[in-house]
Amino acid sequence: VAAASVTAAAAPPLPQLVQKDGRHALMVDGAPFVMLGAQAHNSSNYPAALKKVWPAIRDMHANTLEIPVAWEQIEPVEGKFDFSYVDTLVAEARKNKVRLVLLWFATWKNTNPQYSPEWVKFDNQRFPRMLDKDGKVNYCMSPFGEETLKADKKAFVALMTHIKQIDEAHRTVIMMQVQNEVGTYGLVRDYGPKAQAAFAQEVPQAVLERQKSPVKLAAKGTWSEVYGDYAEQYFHTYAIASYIGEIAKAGRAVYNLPMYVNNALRDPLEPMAPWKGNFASGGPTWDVIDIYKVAAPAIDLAAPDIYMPQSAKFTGTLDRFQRPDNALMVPELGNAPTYARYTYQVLGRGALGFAPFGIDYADYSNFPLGSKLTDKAMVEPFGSIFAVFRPMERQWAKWAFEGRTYGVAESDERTEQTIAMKNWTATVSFRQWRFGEKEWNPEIKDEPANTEKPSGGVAIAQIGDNEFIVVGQQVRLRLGGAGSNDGKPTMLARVEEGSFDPSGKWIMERNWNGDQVDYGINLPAKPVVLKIRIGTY
Ligand code: N0T
Repeated sequence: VAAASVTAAAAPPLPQLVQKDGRHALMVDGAPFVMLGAQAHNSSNYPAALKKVWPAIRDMHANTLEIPVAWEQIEPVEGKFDFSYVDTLVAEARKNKVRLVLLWFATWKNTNPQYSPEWVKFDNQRFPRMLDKDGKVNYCMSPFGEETLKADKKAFVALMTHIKQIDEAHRTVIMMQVQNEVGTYGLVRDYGPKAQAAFAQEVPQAVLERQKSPVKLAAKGTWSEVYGDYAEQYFHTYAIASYIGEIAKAGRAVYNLPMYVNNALRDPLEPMAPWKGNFASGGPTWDVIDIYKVAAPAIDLAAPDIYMPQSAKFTGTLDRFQRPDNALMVPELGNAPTYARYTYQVLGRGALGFAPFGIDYADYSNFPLGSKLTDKAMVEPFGSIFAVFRPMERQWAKWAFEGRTYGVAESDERTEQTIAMKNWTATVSFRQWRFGEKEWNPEIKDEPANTEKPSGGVAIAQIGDNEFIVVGQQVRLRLGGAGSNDGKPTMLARVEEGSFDPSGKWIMERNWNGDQVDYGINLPAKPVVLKIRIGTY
């Protein structure tokens, strides 16, 4: 008994999400953690395939791997579970010193049941698919399939039970994604008999209270009576969210890891309108996050998978998903080089995590969604940034939770951006030469090397009243007084280039002065970390 309790006491605390003043942190081993993540390809979830995952994770300098666990692989025969892949994965993750976020691919993976076991996906009687208005069978599983829910839940609980058994003392697995990019393409909702009966019921009170809708025709009533043209999407969302919520709840009852859902986006900028086939109905799109909060309280957050490279859409998406009641995490984004600059923006905004998709060396390229490349060169634009964040990852996560961090990425228009901080502003501009202004010399026709495409970004942590940690590339940064420093003349005290050692101690390499600061603080293409002090006189 004594030995057992010693072991139990030594187990690190469970990972969990905490919240303060509208900000969020993912606590791992009892302290804020920022997931510098990478997601493997969809079919890399086999022991032999992992050999091509780990080298990419190392080159990426990631601290976390996101990787699927498929229902079809853990329960190929009903009731007979096989966790050999999970065991190998967890053991190898520990050897590689990375954490895991496991992606439960089951009833819905990109909306379809492709990752369900064969005994599920071909048995429409027991595991019904949705029906369209004409009674035609749709590809997508019905969220009203009671047997489907029961079977998926049973498998997920078995998985959580197993993870608890092998990992409770380690906490290598820090989070679970439940299903993947759910909803339904091409059909707004299920018209099967159970769905029809439910659609004629009144909207649950909790939805009425929480969901902000462009249309509210009545204070209460059936879905159509209250939500008019939005009723079918909201109804389907509620059905899917309830299904996922129940699975998550059952899993957490066994082993209480943080859990989230991910979303294939609806356009964040186009004017709000009822569903017309332009995104997966029923998924956790930004407009229905409230329905997920109500129907799936066991899900901590809804997260955007960002495959929109346009800076306005990227930023619009972050704005939509980062809320006091919804922590920002970007569990997927394209792995093409254009996305690398967003690392600064997302981490600067205090996200729990950031993970480009398709980071392994399987012979498969995600182009045109992502990178053409499949090797080290694909990883490098992200890996070089993670490399400078890694030594200060725990400090960064703490600063972010304290609300001290900011971040921007170069926009497609290349325009200057201003960051408002406490009593200081940072002005960030792009495509600047490092000494002086191009207007000085009419013979200058070209632009600085490697700025043909937007690639700049900077993340800033204000660690003291007049002190900043700056991480970035391809930007010119200027600090100016604001608030109580407004109008005062200012001067840089120190612009130290360096890095944090593993104990959190700042190691200075040199102090930028003279030409290196006279025309702003010009960060080169290769990411650097600066510790800046500034004063007024
Ligand atoms: C993602 C990934 C994987 C604006 C695509 C994105 C992953 C899933 N789906 O490689 O399948 O499992 O979550 C869908 C993007 C649709 C195109 C959006 C264009």
